[in-house]
Amino acid sequence: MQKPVFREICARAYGPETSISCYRAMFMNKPAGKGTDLPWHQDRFSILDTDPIVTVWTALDRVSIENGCVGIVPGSHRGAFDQDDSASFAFLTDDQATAVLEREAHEYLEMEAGEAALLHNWLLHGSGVNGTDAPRRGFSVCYMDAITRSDHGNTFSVIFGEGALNPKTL
Ligand SMILES: O=C(O)CCC(=O)C(=O)O
Repeated sequence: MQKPVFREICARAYGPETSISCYRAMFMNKPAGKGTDLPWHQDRFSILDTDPIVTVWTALDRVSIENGCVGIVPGSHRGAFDQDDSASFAFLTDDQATAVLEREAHEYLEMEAGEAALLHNWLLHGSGVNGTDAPRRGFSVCYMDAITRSDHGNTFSVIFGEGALNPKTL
């Protein structure tokens, strides 16, 4: 999570002097022959006072259409879809998804293990089930400006900048 390349990405997106925290770091496992359909959505979280814009999704296994890799609608980050305020994610309704997919092309992020994709949080994405006999694992980290607060008023663990987590002392 603290690799220099990720610091550079955050500096480019949020400004070089901005401290960066992490809203969430998720291990996404679709076990062999299993997993669930993740419907098209934007990563906008109604509990935060500002939308984060940087997510890095790293493949821990080779990921392909067959094992349920992430699909995206290129360019869809340019607009926010209406969001149900009670929902913590911006999932598209079936009607919205059908309309978008008729209008816009979508692509699949097939990657080798160790490759990472840089995603704008508003980019529409989703994933399917794993139809293969090997796991499909990924690690997804959402980086944001460290001044971002939740609706309880709290901030999040700092990853880059003053007071950043130090793995040696954790
Ligand atoms: O790993 C997946 O299938 C989806 C990941 C995702 O939605 C995310 O990282 O925001």
